[in-house]
Amino acid sequence: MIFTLRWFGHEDPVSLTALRQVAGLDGVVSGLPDILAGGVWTPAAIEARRRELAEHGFAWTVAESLPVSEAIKLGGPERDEHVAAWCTSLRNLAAAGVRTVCYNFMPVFDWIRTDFALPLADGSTAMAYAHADLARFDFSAGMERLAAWAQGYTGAELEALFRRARALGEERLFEHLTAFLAAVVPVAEEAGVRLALHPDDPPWPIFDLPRIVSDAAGIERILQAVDSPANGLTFCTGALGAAAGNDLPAMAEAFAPRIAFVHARNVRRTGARDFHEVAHHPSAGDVDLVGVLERLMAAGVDVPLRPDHGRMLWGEQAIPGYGLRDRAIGLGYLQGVVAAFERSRA
Ligand code: DNO
Repeated sequence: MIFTLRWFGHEDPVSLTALRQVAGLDGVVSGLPDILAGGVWTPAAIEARRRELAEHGFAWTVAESLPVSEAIKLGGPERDEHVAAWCTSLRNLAAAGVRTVCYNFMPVFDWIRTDFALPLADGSTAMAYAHADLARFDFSAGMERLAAWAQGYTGAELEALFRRARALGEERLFEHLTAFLAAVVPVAEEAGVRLALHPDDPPWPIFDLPRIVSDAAGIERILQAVDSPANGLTFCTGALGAAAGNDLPAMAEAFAPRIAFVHARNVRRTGARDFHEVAHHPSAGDVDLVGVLERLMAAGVDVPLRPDHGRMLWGEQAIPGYGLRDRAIGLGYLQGVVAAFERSRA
């Protein structure tokens, strides 16, 4: 496994100097959040980020996220232009040595939570999701851009997007995804890049918007539709693990050859569609991270892995889910599991 941590760039209160103190880090996951979906990641912008990481001794291991525009997801007049821009970005990333590219195909939103700082019993805070609380969202004034989300929208823009996405439905969203993959996977193959589709987070429909990357059947269908190693998956244990029906170790084994990137995150399920995030340690939640890692390593999966969201510990202030403390503890735990497994097979 290639151990990584995510860094958001200049908006990230966690500095690269701080990341430097984490032992056994093989590289950094980063993106260019200032370039909105549909725009090209130019060689100059990529080089600036690459150099910044290199100055701190880090390789830029994964691009996360190369955003896919709503015109591509929902079908809009700029679709072809945006697909071409995405392909150009892929080639530019490959030329700079970034060979894993994470993206998602969730209409309108990336991941969502209903509480960004739920106090836990241990005195830390964590992000939480309660399905009934979605009803409290009021989008009439729009949605601000968060660092972890690709884009913000005005109220009117959101209303139009909601209308289009709801009318689209799952089947046509799937068609848009396969059309996108048919265009970008050959470019990825040629450039030597693996694409890593992030599952829906949470893995069920929100606000009546279609979602198609939520379970084994949906993922299987997408991987089969364009059957190439370059058409890969981000195996996000937190996103998929929020649904009790997802058997994560079985999915890790089934999709192993196509898993290009791993997000290791733990959640505590508190209802059929309710959960909050917890420490990576298995005692804290419902995700069998050891089982997942065991299956991945038994299958010879050797890809970038990062601890995903953690709690905010000891009063830390950071991008929601992306405090350094719990992620660093989580990384150490994951490194230990992997090292023990490797030792047992040596
Ligand atoms: C959340 C992340 C996601 C992920 C995108 C990939 O913290 O896991 O925002 O980067 O879904 O496109």
